[in-house]
Amino acid sequence: MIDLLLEKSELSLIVDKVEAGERLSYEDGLRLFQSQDLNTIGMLANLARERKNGNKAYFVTNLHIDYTNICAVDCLFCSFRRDVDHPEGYTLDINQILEKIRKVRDQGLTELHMVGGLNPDLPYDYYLKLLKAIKEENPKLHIKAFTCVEVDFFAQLYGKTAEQVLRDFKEAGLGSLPGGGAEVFDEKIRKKIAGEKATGARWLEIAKTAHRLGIPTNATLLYGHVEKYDVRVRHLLQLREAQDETGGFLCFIPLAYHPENNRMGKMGWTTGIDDLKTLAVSRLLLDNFPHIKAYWIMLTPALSQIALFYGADDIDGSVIEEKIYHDAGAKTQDALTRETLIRLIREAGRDPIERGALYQVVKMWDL
Ligand code: V47
Repeated sequence: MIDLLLEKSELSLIVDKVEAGERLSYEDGLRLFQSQDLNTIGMLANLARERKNGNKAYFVTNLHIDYTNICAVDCLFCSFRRDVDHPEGYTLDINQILEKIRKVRDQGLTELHMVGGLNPDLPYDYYLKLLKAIKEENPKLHIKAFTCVEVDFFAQLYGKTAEQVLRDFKEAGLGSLPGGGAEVFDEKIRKKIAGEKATGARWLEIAKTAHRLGIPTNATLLYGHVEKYDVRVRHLLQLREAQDETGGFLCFIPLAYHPENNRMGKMGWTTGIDDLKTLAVSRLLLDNFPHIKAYWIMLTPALSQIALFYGADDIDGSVIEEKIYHDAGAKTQDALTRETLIRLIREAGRDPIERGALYQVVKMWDL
């Protein structure tokens, strides 16, 4: 009966390709996004997901720190950034950052996710001293920090190549790069919404440079604003092509636009259907990405649990302190305990794996 339905589905050719493990094309990606048949799309994404990750669903005990909200560029979608002289502008000093880590490190913290605005007033030494100080106090803590856009900004500001910045940072203790700043690679839209920051081509170039230096990175797509499906598909295929070259991407995270307190608010919130479809199509197109993350802060814990059947195999982690999405209207909590993360995964019927930053197993819970 189900076979019969699938044969009649407008997606039947794509169903055949996915079952045969064939790579999907631009047209396939577009057709998937245009289809209203979320169940079939989800079933296909789930097949691809289970082929790669079985019944495993990952989470990490992590801490997010946004070291500064002062930013030289003014992206239309950003609710977090402040001008240099704004009364709400802040920059954390090294001791404040160390103190935030000290407060939670005994909870089994394995990953620090640290990003910030493009602050023109900080010296290069701030970053090197910061990385070294964190590593000195927390030698086992993995530092996942600075987006490709930040690396580009540092290179320009301090008169270095991006490769030199990455080499210096790696030596000082950097472990990997988070996926932010990718926004949309489409140059026209990027220019409109993300101003003068690094182009899509530059973002990709820096990610590939990091990979060649042995620094893995994540990747993202900011969706649910002015971009159309073709822009999403091209973005995903550019990432797939880069991954074919280097193999250095660990995880892809589709980022749902949040509309409060920024200048694109009239675009409104994304819907649950679009969130699930975007995760599922990402899983199907990014056949060379090991992991797809449903970031619970952004999707809500409930939807990220469902997303574990729409292509996602990771729900991020404890987080503890989140500003970027909460400034933009997210109503989720700031933190989830390990117990809650495990319960979300287990009640979805998946096997909860506490992972390290590089997806190494920290603990398999009750298997
Ligand atoms: O680069 C900013 C996005 C990103 C809004 O690598 C917004 O594991 C939606 O990249 N609505 C930062 N999105 C977050 C990020 C991330 C998050 C979780 C895990 C990982 C990872 C990376 O957030 C920014 C930008 O693309 N963003 N404002 C907004 N209003």
